[in-house]
Amino acid sequence: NTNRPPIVAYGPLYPYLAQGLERRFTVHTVAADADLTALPTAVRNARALVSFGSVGASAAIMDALPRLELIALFSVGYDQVDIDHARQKRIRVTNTPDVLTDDVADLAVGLLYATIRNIAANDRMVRSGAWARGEKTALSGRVTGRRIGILGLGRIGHAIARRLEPVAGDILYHNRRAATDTAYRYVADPIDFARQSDAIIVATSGGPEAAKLIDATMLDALGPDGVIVNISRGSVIDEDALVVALAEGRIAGAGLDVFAAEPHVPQALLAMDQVVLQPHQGSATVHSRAAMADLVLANLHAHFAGEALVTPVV
Ligand code: 8YV
Repeated sequence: NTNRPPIVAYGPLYPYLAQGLERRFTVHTVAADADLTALPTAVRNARALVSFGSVGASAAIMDALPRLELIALFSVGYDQVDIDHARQKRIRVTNTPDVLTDDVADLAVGLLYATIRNIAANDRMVRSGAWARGEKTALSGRVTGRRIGILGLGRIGHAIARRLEPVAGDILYHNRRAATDTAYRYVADPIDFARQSDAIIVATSGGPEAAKLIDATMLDALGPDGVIVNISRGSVIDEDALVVALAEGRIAGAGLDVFAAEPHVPQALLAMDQVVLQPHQGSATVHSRAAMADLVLANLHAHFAGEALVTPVV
């Protein structure tokens, strides 16, 4: 049916998005771990694929869907999409930038405060009855006046910097190249950048260029009073090195919304009070998730109407 083009929903999708897709398309749901060599013909005829951050789209799924024209992502990050392969096959790719920026930036700032001020550990202390029994709270570090290093000053990095400007002692950033659209202080060398930061907030896009950018050397440059916050991708930090640095007190703490192999979280982190752990919820507000879904639908609509894509990556 040409009025309801066949599409694939890859993995379970956010319900509001799934409903929006059902209204306009013939939706075939394919599990993220499905055997791609055995897809039924109806599925193989799909003209669009809707996927999200942690699943993305491999070369294999693109090859398994010979009529694929568009990959519409329910995420700003496209590190799990084989972009070169999509380009070669002339498959367009869209993502959901901007609409989630404020909520992800808010979570980054929340994690910074929670980590430095021991909010999660103190919450556990109150709940356990320790406070009522007269136990004293350990004194924490402070946020005000600290030097905030943004690793990856893009849209989300900027939003974080703007939020922290009233309280930070300094705001610096590291990108591969200096940004042209900002007055924030650029530090070209990553080790210098870490040395000059009291807190590093990771806001870079993931992917191979950024893989394990934060390694043991960077963590030691950040130092024993330093904290790290990550709302981007777990792959940007060498997670084993992070666990060791935290365990040995070579950095002070970490606030993590993302991990190398989600939903797996390294066992050692679960027992550390200097670590605040979140289940990759940066964009998970009612507001952002609805706006992301609407943007996925708008990109699909534009594609099938022969109009310019709203937020193209490829
Ligand atoms: C997730 C994200 O993709 O936008 C991104 O890049 O990481 C998140 O928004 C979202 O949880 C959907 O899976």
